[in-house]
Amino acid sequence: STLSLPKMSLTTCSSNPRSYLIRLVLQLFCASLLVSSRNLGRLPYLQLNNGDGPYIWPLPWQYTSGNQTFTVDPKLSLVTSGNGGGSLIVSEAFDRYKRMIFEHASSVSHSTGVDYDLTKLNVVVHSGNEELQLGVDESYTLMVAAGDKLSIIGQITIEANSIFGALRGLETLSQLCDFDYGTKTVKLHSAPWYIQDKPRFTYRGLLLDTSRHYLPLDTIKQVIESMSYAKLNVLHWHIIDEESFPLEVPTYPNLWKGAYTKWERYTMDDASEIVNFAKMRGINVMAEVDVPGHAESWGAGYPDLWPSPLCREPLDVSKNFTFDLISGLLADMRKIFPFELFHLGGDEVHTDCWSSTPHVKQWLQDHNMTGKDAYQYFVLRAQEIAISLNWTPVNWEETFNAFATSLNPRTVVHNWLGSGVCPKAVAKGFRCIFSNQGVWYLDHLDVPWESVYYAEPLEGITDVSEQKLVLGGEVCMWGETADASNVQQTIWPRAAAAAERLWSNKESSGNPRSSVLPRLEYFRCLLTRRGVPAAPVRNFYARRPPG
Ligand code: CP6
Repeated sequence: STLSLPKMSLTTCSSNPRSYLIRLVLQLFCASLLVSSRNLGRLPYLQLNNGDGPYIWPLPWQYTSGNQTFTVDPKLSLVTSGNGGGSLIVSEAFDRYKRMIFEHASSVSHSTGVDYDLTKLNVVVHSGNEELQLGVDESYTLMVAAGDKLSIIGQITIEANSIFGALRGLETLSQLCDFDYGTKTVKLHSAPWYIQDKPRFTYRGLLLDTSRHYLPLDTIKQVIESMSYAKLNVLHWHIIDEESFPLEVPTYPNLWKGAYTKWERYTMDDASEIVNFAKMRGINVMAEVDVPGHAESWGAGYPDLWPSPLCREPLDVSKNFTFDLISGLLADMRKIFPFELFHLGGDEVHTDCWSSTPHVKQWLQDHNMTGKDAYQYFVLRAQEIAISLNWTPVNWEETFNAFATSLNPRTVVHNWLGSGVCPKAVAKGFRCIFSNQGVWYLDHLDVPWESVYYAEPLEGITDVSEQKLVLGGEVCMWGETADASNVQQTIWPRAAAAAERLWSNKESSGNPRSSVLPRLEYFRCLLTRRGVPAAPVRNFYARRPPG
């Protein structure tokens, strides 16, 4: 099914909409007053969105450009080759990008005698393997040159080892294309281009929370679609939490009695649809079942999971039923979540009410366990269930902080409390995902984009082999403050700042085209043009952060 995003009309994305002439006069006036161009970006009138592009976000690994301008044929044709050339993932992506690039051009400029410079896109994909897993090759080369129009080579070429690399190349190509208001054609400026690109980190995630507020399928799809624009590649789906259980599980059909209403739930087919929609965009879906804390809603359908009506979480550690249910739930989910990582939560587990519930207290005594022992016992049993289903477990950092040496060594440690755990985790040989709540929690509305941008997943890790254990990072869109009405505005543009940190080399500055603020403003404008309601980049109230 196709996704219809509300398209905005042509927009300049200026925070102060003025007529072009007034802006020009102001720009000339300001420019004459200011010697240092470094100050220009601070003036609200000087939006560098139009005319200075193309800007690419996130910045490619290596690229060169020139000063030619080409006109792109709205009937741009796709010529594929290589073992992966025939993939539907590539051809459907081409169709999507073609619609985006030529949205305003196609109807006006057909057969008007325009001599198009670029009429063909060659996509060479070496491997036909369509499996999407962690570490899949996302590199690509993109060339735009004035080729011989009759020949197959020349013109625009994307070459990639995998179909997912080709998708990243298509995104970059789309960002090189600019709609020209005057001629109503699509221009490709600053050619010839030669871009060699690959991600800095293999895991570039965004957490969506569908428990605090239910998110309709279309909203989740729109988020996934917009993630692909920033080259993010993992949707961490925090499906369930204490507030609601919106997943319909065949083996335990009462679980979704914990949904807010009977309409606010995902069937297994719905979840499959999300996974497939994401895969078509080169995005993995990592599901989370957060245990044993954050699980009160489970008891709406199965009250036996609550230690008592007064103690509704953590889940009852003393009953086999608890683990049977987790086994059934995970086995059902395994059928629809092919990604090798599965998140088992493990955060914020307050064991006090275990010790004050008589039958659990008795069980603890019988097993000679403290609350903390029982927390470990629960987490390890849940890990075993996930591992037996051929998943690699991911846990929030508390499990590592509490009993690192007992964890399965393949566990991925997910940071959120401050920035200290990844250095410790990788020193012990664990893999780690960076999500420092001080900088990468998007529900913290007062965190300005600069703080997101200058956060560093490898901070405090100097050993190169330890650095390799940092899989990447993830921005978290917790759902307490956001539902379908504002989730995109809260995610964007700050998630894009993290996306560039995770995709691009730190050293890739030096070229004027790499200057961050105008490029981020440009990307935000691109988001709005594509129908994504992204918030303005600059928050004029925010404290000025470092960097
Ligand atoms: N829900 C779950 C949450 C949070 C966490 N886990 C959270 C904690 C603190 C802040 C934001 C979110 N809402 N399940 C922590 C990983 Cl500031």
